[in-house]
Amino acid sequence: TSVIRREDYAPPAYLIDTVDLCFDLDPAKTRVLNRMRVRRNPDVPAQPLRLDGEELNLARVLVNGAGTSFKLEGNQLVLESLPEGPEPFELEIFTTCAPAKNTQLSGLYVSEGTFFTQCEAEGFRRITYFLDRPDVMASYTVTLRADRAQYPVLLSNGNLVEQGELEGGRHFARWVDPHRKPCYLFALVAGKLVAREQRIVSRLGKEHLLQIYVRAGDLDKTEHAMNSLMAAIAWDEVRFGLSLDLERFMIVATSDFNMGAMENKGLNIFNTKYVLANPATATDTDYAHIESVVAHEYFHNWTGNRVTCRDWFQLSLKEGLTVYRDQEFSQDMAGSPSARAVRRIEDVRVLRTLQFAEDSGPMAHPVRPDQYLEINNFYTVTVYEKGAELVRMMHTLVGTEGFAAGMKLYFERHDGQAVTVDDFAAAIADANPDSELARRLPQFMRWYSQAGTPHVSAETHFDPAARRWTLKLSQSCPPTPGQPHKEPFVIPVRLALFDRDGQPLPLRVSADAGAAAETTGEAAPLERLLVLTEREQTFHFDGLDAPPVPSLLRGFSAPIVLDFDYTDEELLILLAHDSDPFNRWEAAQRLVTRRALDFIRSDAEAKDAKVLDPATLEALRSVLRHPALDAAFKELVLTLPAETWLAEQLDVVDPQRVHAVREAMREQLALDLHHDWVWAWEQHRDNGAYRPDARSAGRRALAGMALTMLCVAARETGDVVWPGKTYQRVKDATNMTDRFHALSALVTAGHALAEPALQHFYAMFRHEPLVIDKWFALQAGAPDRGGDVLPLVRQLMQHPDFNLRNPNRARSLIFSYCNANPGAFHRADAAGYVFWSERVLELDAINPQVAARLARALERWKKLAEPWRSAAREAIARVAAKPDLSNDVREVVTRALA
Ligand code: HT7
Ligand code: ZN
Repeated sequence: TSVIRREDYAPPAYLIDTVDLCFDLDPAKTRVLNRMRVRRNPDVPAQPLRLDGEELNLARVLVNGAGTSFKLEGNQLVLESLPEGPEPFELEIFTTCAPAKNTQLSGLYVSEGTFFTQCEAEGFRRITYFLDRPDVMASYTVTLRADRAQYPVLLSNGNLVEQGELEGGRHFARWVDPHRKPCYLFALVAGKLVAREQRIVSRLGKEHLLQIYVRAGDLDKTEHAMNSLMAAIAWDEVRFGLSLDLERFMIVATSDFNMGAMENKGLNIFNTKYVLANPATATDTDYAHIESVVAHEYFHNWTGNRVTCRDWFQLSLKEGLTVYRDQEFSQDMAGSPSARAVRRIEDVRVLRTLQFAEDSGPMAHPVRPDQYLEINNFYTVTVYEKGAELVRMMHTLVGTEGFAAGMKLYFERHDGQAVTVDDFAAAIADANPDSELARRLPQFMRWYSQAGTPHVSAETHFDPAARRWTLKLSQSCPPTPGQPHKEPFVIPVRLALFDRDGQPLPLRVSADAGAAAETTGEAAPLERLLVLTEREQTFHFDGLDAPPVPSLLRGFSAPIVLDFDYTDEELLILLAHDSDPFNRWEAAQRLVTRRALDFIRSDAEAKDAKVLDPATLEALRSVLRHPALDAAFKELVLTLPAETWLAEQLDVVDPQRVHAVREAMREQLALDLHHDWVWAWEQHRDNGAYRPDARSAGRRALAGMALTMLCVAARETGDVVWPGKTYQRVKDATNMTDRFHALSALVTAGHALAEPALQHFYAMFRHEPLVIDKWFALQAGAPDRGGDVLPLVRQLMQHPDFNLRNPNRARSLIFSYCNANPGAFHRADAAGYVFWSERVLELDAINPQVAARLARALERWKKLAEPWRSAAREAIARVAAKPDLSNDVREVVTRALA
């Protein structure tokens, strides 16, 4: 197969109006009868019909009930002698497939004895021959037949219209979906499942049945998912006036799933990880993820399903917009302004550690990519998270009401259509003709077409005589594969100014500044939105007595790197006083990152080093002890920047040095703030009965951090009391969050009690697969001591509970080691890389999508210092040399080596 290019898009030559699918479900050999009403697309010149199919056995093709000639060309079924003229014809295709052998988890497969489907992006062609592209939308009727005892529940999209008994202990169910849809939204489920049910009445007064299907023992873990679903439904009605358009909305959980969840029309299929939770088995983080993923899939019903993508290059049309919507929802659910800010910081942290790295590596691609070999490789943080930031910037440029008006226009124009990101942006701009977005739309669209993270550098000048402060902003964007030069972006920069006491200053823009002229008489605002559109632009602010401290890019108003040479003193002022919690957190990150990078670049010994200076430590201490700040915010401020983030700031990376310096900082925080950690633990340890709300989750997070710090300190001081208390907590905690924090504290500190604690934990939860995933992940992600993690990971691969075929389990052990534990993975003897290449190849034979994700673990190899660089290149070359690689893995390793 070869490269697919966006510029080659052509509308389909045929349209499919209706699809009538009939399944005889059998794990070894499922028979699929597909009857379609097809017609020629009048707008496209006559040509043969080419249907996609993969790993299917073709038994029969009939046109209008009669046999017809056909060819099989590669993975396509080609029909040349079809009826001419515009009238529809009946096309009947009979195939079989083998769900039990489907280890790729794309198409129809069996998980723990239950049938599931996954059709996005191109899985429907593994079920039947079809025009497998999102701009072909049809009405579906689906009949499922299966053994009643083994598969009592038979589900598909839409409404159940008929069900009954068949001979030989079999039964059937017929489902009709009232909405036209692309085939990637098709789904079926058949197996032994039970459901939590909830009836609701929408704001429009319509009744709906909500169901969450799980295996029998898991029903007690569905309450939070149901609450999240109800909250999401209510939120979309209030915020965007969007209601549920189905009588029945179903969620089904499976433990074998390549991603998080899938928004099939009316029948969402979820990874169990994003459905199942009770206080004993799930952490606060799990609860938060469930809330956001349930909402995300539900929101797709409008942004993705009612209005879908014209082609897969437009993926961010639905994903960027839906991530933006789920982020907004999660912020609203968090409640208080500071809890909202915590969510924002968490989202930005993901963007900056993962997406910025992607954007400067070999897989860098625009939010709307121009080409791909395998579309599954483009379900990326760029398409999702950066895509969400682009929608957020549109919101910023048109305001909240303007954005709601734009969304309304988008649905008025495009409901029921398959469209492009240009259509979306045009709707937002057209609803706000006087906005900066409308004025600059073609330039704004560069965000979708140019890859790479823009850098904005800021320079300031103060003129005491004129009492004028000048801010010069300049933008640039580094080259990315295939894009050596970039044109300037539209960059919204939120700004406030503070005096040296941390008091906010009014922002008086002078008339010649290119910004909107000041209306006299009104009080000058304390925050402004500057819009940078040129390569270089200057803004003036008047009426200032001294050089102010600028708070730039507040709330992270654009997905850029801001280069500004803050003095330490300025950062300390912002950390203590900025009214924008995001920039307050950012000030701490800048201070700590600066110290870490200075130390990494020096040749000082890292062991027992004092990397952080007294002023920074003091500032962190005052945040920790602050009487008014939220615990969750404190935990974020005191979390050290990730090793991958530090590595991204360096031109050449010695991963062991980065790791050692970060460990030294942690030790320093643990020892120098020891009394404060004791205080933090005592103040936050008890939270009463478990509730997953943001406030109590924040308290648990800070208590957990304190425990880790106390165990790390104990390692240095020989103290036995805190590790002992922590071990006790592993045993007697009343919820998983507290228990796991305690276990993780012992493992992170490398304390001798970690081993018995891990055993105790395993014994308690050996029948809970999602908890056992945590158990594997914790061990694979533990700090390396003398190279002990890799042998442990190899040993754990032999554990009876390990199974490479299960993506959650593979992620928990293999990905946690290769992707999330740089200190242990980047071994000087290259053994980590050898392990990686073995696993990529092994996984590729089972599940190419998952293998390709693992393959990306080494894509930043060119930044590594020797000997890692050469060793990594060799390991990648070894993978690339293997004949018969999947397209998925081949695309990743070829790009990495280019
Ligand atoms: N839209 C869903 C994408 C998805 C997926 C893509 C490729 C292979 C497997 C997959 N499972 C789900 C997820 C979402 O963004 O909502
Ligand atoms: Zn999505």
